[in-house]
Amino acid sequence: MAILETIVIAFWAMLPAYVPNNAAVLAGGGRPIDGGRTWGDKRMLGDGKTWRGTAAGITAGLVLAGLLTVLAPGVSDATGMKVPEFAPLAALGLAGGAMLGDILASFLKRRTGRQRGAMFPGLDQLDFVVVSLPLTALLAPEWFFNVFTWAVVAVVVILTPILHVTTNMIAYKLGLKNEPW
Ligand code: CTP
Ligand code: K
Ligand code: MG
Repeated sequence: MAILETIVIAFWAMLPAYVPNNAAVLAGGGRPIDGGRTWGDKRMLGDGKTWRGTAAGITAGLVLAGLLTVLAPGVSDATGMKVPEFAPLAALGLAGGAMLGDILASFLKRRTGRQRGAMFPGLDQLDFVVVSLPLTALLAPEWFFNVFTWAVVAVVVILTPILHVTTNMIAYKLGLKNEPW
């Protein structure tokens, strides 16, 4: 099944970009990146973007990429399918880009007058994709264009919001997150 294969590859390839947000929620706290600074009458990023959360997020993404690379099964006899191993720069692009996208989204939220934790539909679900994919293409072009075919990108754009909404709802119910988005 070509479509199933595309979904598996998309999910696997995006895991190092998915996990940083969740790790940041678990580890977040402490000094905000903007150091409390404002621009005009609004915070630059807000208290929801911390050094600790960001460092934990990037670390979690890199560690996961390493684990997946070690665990990656060879080519499947049945389907000819092969999930990607992660080049170090690809892992950095995915994990770092995810955190950078989230930070840029908070910057946009503050500029548009949204308080910390406010919802910004669309941006909330795709901010990390919009930055992690181009950054990975820049840092590890050969790896990126080999793995992220148009079909994989299309699956990522559809799959990511669904996964994002689901995991954030679970994190909210578990009391780990203040809002269900
Ligand atoms: N977090 C963090 N550092 C980050 C990202 C997230 O410490 N770089 C932690 C914060 O405790 C944050 C929580 O994870 O409150 C939830 O993340 P997110 O929903 O992205 O932040 P919000 O609090 O909603 O803030 P914003 O409105 O700026 O998105
Ligand atoms: K966010
Ligand atoms: Mg939020």
